[in-house]
Amino acid sequence: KSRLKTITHSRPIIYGTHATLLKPADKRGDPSHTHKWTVYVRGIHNEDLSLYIKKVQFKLHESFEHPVRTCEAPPYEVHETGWGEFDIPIKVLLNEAIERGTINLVHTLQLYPKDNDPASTTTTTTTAKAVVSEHYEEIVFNEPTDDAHKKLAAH
Ligand code: SLL
Repeated sequence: KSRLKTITHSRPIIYGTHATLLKPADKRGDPSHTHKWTVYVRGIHNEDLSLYIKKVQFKLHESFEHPVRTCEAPPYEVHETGWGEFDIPIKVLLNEAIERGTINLVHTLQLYPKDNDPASTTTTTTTAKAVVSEHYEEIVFNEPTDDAHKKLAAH
């Protein structure tokens, strides 16, 4: 297939985690669990990413049942409860109708607020309610096929 050599599309995404303390009423499960949390990949304005993302795979810590969680459609997110922080590898598989490929990301689940480290690329927002830790990333489509270019341009 011929490719449009001078054309690049980039699409911003946000990935990260959101955590809140478990309320006593929610502690039906494991009593060692202290937080409920969500790990996610989403558009910056919550736009639908399924045009160019086929699925997203989150690899949780081995202490979780079925640690590999796959989202085949939006929302690309996993909800869990637990007690500890750990690195979550996130595999974003692109939709081959646009571009073949996989983007590998890693996000550290953050449950506890920490001092802002200016060297860190992670943005952390703490309120009394939630600890949010997010990264910004751009998916870049270089030299798209004519068809992929049309789809991206229309989006
Ligand atoms: C730590 N290295 O020691 C980390 C591991 C693992 C957290 C944290 C398990 C929940 C469950 C859970 O929260 N694991 O048992 O379902 O801090």
